Order: sequence, then structure tokens, then C-alpha cells
Amino acid sequence: MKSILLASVALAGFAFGAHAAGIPGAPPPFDQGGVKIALVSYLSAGDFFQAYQSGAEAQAKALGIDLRVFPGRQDASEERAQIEQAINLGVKGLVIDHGLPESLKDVAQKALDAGIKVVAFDVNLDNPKIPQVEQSDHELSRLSLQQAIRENGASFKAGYVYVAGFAPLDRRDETWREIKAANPGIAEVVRIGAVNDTTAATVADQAKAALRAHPEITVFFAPYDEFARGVKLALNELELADKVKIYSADVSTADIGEITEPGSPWVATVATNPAVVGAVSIRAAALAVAGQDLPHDIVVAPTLLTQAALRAADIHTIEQLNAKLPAFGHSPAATAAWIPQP
Ligand code: SR1
Repeated sequence: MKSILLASVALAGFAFGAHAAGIPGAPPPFDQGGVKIALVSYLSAGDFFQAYQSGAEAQAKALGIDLRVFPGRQDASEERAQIEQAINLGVKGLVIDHGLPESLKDVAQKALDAGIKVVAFDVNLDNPKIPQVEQSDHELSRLSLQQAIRENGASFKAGYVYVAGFAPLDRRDETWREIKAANPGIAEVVRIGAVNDTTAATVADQAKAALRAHPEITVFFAPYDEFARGVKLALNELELADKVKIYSADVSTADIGEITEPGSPWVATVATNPAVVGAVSIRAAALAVAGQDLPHDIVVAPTLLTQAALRAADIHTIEQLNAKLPAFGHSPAATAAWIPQP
């Protein structure tokens, strides 16, 4: 069902909305409307990426952009081919969302050579002409680990979930290494990880084996919500939910439910609203297409969300978080007076 939906979105490809005929007073070409921009993703499965895409679509609609969405299927050659298709469609802007840098650098340069403005989210294309959107991953990782230290002291045996090659996970890993170096009592006793169509289920199987082999683990650092879900599944199945605590990244309404349910081992996450990050990515591409100034690093700041605070504030949904924490629901990044917010 989901793939039928994604395919129809990709085929239809249009998101004309409130400003389909152009935004009065906006710089060209946004004064005319119908500016073609492509969003090409590497991953589409999971709450984060679905919310990211929804946020991008809502911002595109508010800007009268004709957004072409190319959903990701964890396939580097397909992502390359989709970028080629976007170039051939004559888009004016291109957002590249995740991916493997080595398979994208030349095709991203080809887009630039064709006069297309390119923005990258969470993939380092090593190109000064390509602004980079990110969630301040070092800070995100630091906040999550500082919470782990507050709750467990600076000496514990940890399991860690990591897959190298994804820019946000690599940045979070840099901070994990720094924190371990600064706190010699923290020992990483096992490392697991997978990113695929069924990340949480794969990580759950790995975590079960890891926890059986290392009963001394009391903390799991799982800095991606699909990782955290996997570790939580394993802990529940092994009836270890009261012995091990999970510290993660990302949040969705479903995640809030998992964090706040009675007896949940998932005690903290650090997150942005992914729909806001999607909107920021589209605004950045629009500013670039309009020839307006854009910093190279566009950062959406994350927020620490603890189980205790979510329960105390009786928060169950992303909408309630947006209402409670205005900085979570909006970002000042890549804005301009002529850009309507979704
Ligand atoms: C496989 S990379 C997963 C991460 O990408 C985004 O940055 C999300 O925060 C997620 O944790």
C-alpha cells in the first residue's frame, strides 16, 4: 500500500497550492509560480523520512512550487538515475536527501553545470556550491549522551548502534568517540547496526544476540529512532526493559508513544521536527533559485526530550510538542519575508 502511495506521488509529482500562480512581490521566478524543484531521497521508509517529505511538500505548496518527489529505495544507483531524470526534467532546484557521497558527487556537479541550484540534506557532497542542511548532529549526540551520563553516571557498559557512511550517523559517532575519550569509565562493549528496508527488525535481532552475549550492558546508545525501536523490541523480548536504558535521536508521534508507555526502557531522545527540516530544505532551494544569500551550513537545532518531561507535560503527539515548544515547530533557518511558512 505504502509503495503504491509513494509511486503515485512520484508519478503525479505536482504539489500546486495556495500560490500556484506566483507570490506577489516575490523575486523571480517565484512571482510567476510553478517553479520546478526536485526532491531526491536515498531513504523513504520510517517515520523520520515520511515526516521530512510531508514537510517538504507543505513548504513547496506554500511557495507554489511544482515539486517532483523521487522516493528513496536505499539504492545508490537508482538515486543517481533519479538525479539524472530531474536534470532532464529541467528543474530549477534540486534537494538531495541522504545518500552515499561517492555515488553522487559527479551527478550533483552535473546538475550544477546545468544551472540547477543544489541543496544537500545529510549528505556531504564536498562542494562549496552546495549548501548543506543538517540537524547539528554533534550537538544532538552530545545532548543525548550527556543525559545518559546524568542518569547513569560516567561509568557504564554500553551497546552502540552505528552504520558508517551516513553523514548524520558519522557526525554523531564523532561525538560518541569524544565522550568516550573524556569519560574512560564508559565502555562500548558491543557495536551493532543496519540500515535497510526493515532497520528496526534487523537491529532487534542483532541487539538480542548482543544482549545475550553481554549481560553487563546497562545503556544502549542508538542515535536513530529506527535503531532505538529495534533495541527496545529486543529488550522487551528478553525481559530486560528494567535493566537497560536507551538514549536515541529523532522523534515521531509513534516514538513518543513508545518512550512514554509504562516500563519503557527508551528514556530520552534528542530531535528536531523532521517536517521542519523538510520545509527548511525546500526554502533553502527556493532561496538559491531566487539568487538570494544562503549560508553553506544550514542548521536546524535539536531539542532534548526525556521520558520524564514528556510524561509530566502529558505530550502524546508531534503537534502537542510543536505547541509546547515553539522552537521545535519552527526554524528561523532559510527564511525570507517573501517566503510563506506552511
Ligand atoms: C541512516 S541516517 C538516519 C538519520 O537521518 C536523519 O538525520 C535522521 O535524524 C536519522 O536519525
